Amino acid sequence: MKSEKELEEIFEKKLANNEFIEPKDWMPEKYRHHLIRQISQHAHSEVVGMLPEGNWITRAPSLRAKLVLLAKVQDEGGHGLYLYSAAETLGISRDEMIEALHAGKAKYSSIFNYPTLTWADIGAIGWLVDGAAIMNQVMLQRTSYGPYSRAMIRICKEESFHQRQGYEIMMRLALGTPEQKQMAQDALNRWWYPTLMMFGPPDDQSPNTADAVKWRIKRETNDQLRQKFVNQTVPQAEFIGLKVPDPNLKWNEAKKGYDFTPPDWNEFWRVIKGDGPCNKERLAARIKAHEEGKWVREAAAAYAQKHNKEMLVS
Ligand code: FAQ
Repeated sequence: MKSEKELEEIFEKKLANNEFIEPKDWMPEKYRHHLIRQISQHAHSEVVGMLPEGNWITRAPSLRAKLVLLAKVQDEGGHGLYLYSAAETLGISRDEMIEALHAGKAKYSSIFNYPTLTWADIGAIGWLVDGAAIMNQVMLQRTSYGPYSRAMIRICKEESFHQRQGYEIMMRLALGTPEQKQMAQDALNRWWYPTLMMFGPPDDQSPNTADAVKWRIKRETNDQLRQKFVNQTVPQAEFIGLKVPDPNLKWNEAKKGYDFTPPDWNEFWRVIKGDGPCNKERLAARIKAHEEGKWVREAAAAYAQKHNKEMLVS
C-alpha cells in the first residue's frame, strides 16, 4: 500500500503532465472540497440562471423568439444536471448540494440577482452573460478534474449558440427604430458592470485563485479573463452601434488591450452576501419549484426501486 506522500507525488505528477484526475484517483481533501464548492456553485448558477430568462418566455415578441428562448432555458437546466452529476463523483449527493443552496450556504453567480426589465435584457443576457460564461468555460474545458472538463466541453458548444441568440436580439434592436436602439443601449448600460463582476473579485482579493491555479482547476485568473472579455466585447458593441458605458474605456497599445473602469466591488460583495436586487426573489422561486417537484422525485424514486427489485428477482 502506498503512503500518503507517494500518493501525493502521483497526484502532482499527473497535474504536471496535464493528465486528468479521475473520480477513483487519490486526491488531497482540499482539492476535493475546492472542486465540490466550485462545481456545485456552477450548477446552481445554471439552474437559478433559468429564472430571469424564464420570466420572458410568455412575453417573447415572436413565435421564433419564443422557441429559441425555450430551447436556451432548457439547455441551462441540462447544464445544471451535467454539473450536479460531475460534483456527485466527488462524494456529495445532489440533495446535499441543493440543501446548501436553499439554506443560503452555497453561492450562485451574482449576475442572476439582477432583474430583466425589457426584452432587450434577454438579448444582453445572451450576448454578455453567456459571452462571459463561455470565456470562463473555454478555460475550464482544460481543467484538471476529468468529469468537470468533459461536462464543460459539451456545455461550451451550447453556450456559443446562446451567445449568438443574444447578439442577434441586440443587433435587431440596435438596427431598428430609435426607440428600439435606445432599449438595446439601456440594456447594455444595465448589464455591463454586473457582467464584469461574473469573473469574480480582483486577483488580489480572490482567496481561492492561488490554489485553483496551482491545481490547474483554473488556468487563468479572474482579472485575466475579465480583460479578455472586455477586449472581445467592445468591438462587438461598436459593430452594432452601441456604446459601452465607461468613459474611461481606451485601447492601450502597450498591453494590447483596453483600459477600463472596474466594477463597484462593494456592490459585488453586497450582492454575493444576499443583498442584491433579486436575491430573495430568486431563492424563494427555487425553493418553491423544488417543493412543487417533490411528488415527481418521489414517483421516480419509487419506480426505480420497484424496477431494481424486479431486476434482482429475475
Ligand atoms: N458570483 O476566490 P474567488 C452561466 C465568490 S454560468 C457569486 O475568486 P473562485 C450560464 C466565490 O465563490 C455562470 N459568487 O473564487 C448561464 C468565493 O466564495 P466562496 C457561473 C462569486 O471560485 C448563462 C468568493 O466569491 N459560472 O452564467 C462570484 O476562485 C445565462 C471569492 O472569489 C461559474 O460558476 C460571482 N460572480 O472564482 C446560465 C464558472 N465570483 O465559494 C443562464 C465556474 C466569486 O469561497 C443564463 N466558477 N464569487 O464562498 C468559477 O470559475 C469560479 O468559481 C469563479 C470565482 C470565477 C466564479
